[in-house]
Amino acid sequence: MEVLKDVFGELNGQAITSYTLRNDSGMEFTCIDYGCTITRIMVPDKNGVKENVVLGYDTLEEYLNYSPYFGCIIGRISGRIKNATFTLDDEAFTLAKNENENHLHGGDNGFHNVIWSSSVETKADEANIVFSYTSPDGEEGFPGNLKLQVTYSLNNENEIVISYQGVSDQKTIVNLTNHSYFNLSGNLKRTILAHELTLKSDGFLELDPSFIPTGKVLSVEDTVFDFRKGLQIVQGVNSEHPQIKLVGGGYDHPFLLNANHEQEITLVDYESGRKLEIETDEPCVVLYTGNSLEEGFTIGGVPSEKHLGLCLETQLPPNMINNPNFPSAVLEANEVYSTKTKYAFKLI
Ligand code: FUC
Repeated sequence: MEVLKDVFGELNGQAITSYTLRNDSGMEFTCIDYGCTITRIMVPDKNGVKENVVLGYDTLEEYLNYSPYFGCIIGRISGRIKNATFTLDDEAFTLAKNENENHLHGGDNGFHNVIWSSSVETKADEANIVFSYTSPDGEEGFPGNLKLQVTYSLNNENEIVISYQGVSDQKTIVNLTNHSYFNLSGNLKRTILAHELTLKSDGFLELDPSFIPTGKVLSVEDTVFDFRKGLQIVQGVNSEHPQIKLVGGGYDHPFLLNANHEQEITLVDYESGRKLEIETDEPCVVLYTGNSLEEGFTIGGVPSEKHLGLCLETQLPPNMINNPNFPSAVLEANEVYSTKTKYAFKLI
């Protein structure tokens, strides 16, 4: 197990550090302290060829110039909050409005856009990068000083574990995720349209025209949202389902998971032979198929295009602070927020 530390760039006079974890079989995981951003994951295909399976840039300038949340940690709240407002104990809070009238992904200065403190831990068969950040009371409108720790861990089984921990000194809301865009073809050789996704999920959340859950759970039965036996992304993307058309030809939907830590999310690219299994504590995963990865920029030298990557954002259902029928993102003062998601890279 090896950890390499490097300078990735400089932001406001502060050095941005990159860490590369390399396990005994040569799998590599690279992240930076700006936004806890995962910039590269190198895993073997069926012929043993190691290639990058996430969308990321080679320079800090590119992240600062334009990044649709590539690889970063999202918070305090993932997804959208309608009208950028919510109420806690009869007190109304107004959040940053960074998508029309709504709040998205923690605001423009959310956790993706701050520099985290970092430290390295190396054990015999595991290496960890521990990132810390204290989000001050009132940041982007959220109450409470929230002390956070996000740990990225790589082991010798080609597994990455992301652990999230937080404590606030006041009642607040928290719903963190990682926003990596996966593409198992390797080095972005193909779009994700031929990827096959399997999800243990009987229901997904209907979206309104602003992509905010209406509160209605729709059954996946007999729809292109039924991933229970595996479905190629292309089949959904090309369908006439009104929810697919609403979000611009693709998926951008929260799925309610039937199971946890039971191989509930599996993504396969048959051509490369790569498989990703995701297991989580979270009750929901948002599937976003890169519908807005419009042309006009390059990612590691590859021209961007729609559906070049897909996100599997494990989290609590979005906007549920405004909908009491779903698991709540409320964190009491001094209560510990703690959740984990594991990404296991395998071959089919
Ligand atoms: C996802 C989506 C959004 C947005 C963003 C880049 O999480 O839910 O629609 O486009 O990422």
